[in-house]
Amino acid sequence: MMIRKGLQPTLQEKERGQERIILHLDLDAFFAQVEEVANPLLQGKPIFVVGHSMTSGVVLTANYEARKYGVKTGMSLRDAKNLCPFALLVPADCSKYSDTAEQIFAYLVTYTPLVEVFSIDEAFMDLTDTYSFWGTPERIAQRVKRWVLESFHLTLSIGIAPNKLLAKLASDRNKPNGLFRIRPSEVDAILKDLPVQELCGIGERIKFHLNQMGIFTAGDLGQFSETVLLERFGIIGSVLKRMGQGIDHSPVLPADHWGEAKSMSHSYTLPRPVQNRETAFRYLLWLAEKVGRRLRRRHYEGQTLHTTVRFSDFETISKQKNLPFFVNDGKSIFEHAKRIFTGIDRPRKPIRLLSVGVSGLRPAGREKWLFEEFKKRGRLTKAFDSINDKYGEFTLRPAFLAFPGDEKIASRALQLFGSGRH
Ligand code: TTP
Ligand code: MG
Repeated sequence: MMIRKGLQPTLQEKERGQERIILHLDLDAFFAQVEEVANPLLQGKPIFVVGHSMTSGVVLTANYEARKYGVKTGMSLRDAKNLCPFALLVPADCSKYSDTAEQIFAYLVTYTPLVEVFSIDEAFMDLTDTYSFWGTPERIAQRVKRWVLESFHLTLSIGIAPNKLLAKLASDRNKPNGLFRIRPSEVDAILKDLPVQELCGIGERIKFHLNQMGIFTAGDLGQFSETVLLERFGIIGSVLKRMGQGIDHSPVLPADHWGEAKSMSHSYTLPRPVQNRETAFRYLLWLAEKVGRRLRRRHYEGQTLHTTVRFSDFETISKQKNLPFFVNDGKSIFEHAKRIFTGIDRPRKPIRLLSVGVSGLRPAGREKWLFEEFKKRGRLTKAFDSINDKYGEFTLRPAFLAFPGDEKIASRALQLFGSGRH
């Protein structure tokens, strides 16, 4: 399809899969743009979207007005304020952002069923088999941009390329409101001097090790000895080398292809009806931990929480709640299950059965949330898992599961745990 006239594609070009037409879409300064649209008083002014404390923590994103002063995503609020003292601060409102993104992503299936939501404001589309219906991939990109602007007053940047790795690179080229296409014949020139960390998937740690080996650009990486990379990085050595060459065979995976699992849940019939709500919370946490662990083991995270309570008279109430983010750690699952539970509880009635479940699943680990709380939780959960994997499930558990006999310790732990301060 894109073979240059009279030239056979090289092996590398073949491997790059130049037949595919992949789009990567990324909303510009997403949280900040949504806030600007919601509040016209913010328009044209530098703004930072921040966590709820409003006085500390990091800038989740800054609009392009504020970026002119050197403010970057992830910068501490203190540093950002030093650079741009007159910026306006807006607290993040995740459900507003995910609602908007959801509607935008839903529209994309107009052009192909192969749409993969990659993060809160990014998606891939595989247009290989469908673009000719609209003319060219650029035409589709322009239509999407126009629709998003007319429907939400938001701009986005789109990259078009033969694979996901390169499409992501391309969408970053002309931000904001950009459209950039990388053709197979241009790949080598683009990668030659590209700082290696600009390839999606190469984070600070890998960059550090690569730099130590004298690899600074994607071009360096693509030409580096695979044997040495394999020695240094294990099996990902080959993946790294291919990334340096712009090769990526990964398919665009729509949500229905993410696996059979649609939900995971655990329920428990209590040995005898329980009146004490703190004891009930302990069971709820135990169930939440079990669900979280199952999700993590299968590398899922989910966005919808379900809780069911059956009382001693067999009245059974279930409720679900959609979250603005994905979870797979016991603490978050517990917090939301507890909230749902409190909403449906009949405090006078003893409880017979409890159930906690998570649905709306997707493969884990795609979000890059900076909320410190999430980061800490992620680390803690990982540490729990590695010890549990080694020594058996629930060797390590939150304090109030560990002391089931001691109501005082249990209720103190529950207070701390429930308030997110442990
Ligand atoms: P990004 O697409 O990385 O950033 P952005 O949309 O703000 O800016 P750009 O124009 O460069 O695309 O992330 C999307 C949103 O996700 C962003 O608005 C805020 C949030 N976010 C975090 O909460 N933590 C993070 O570490 C990052 C990178 C983003
Ligand atoms: Mg973005």
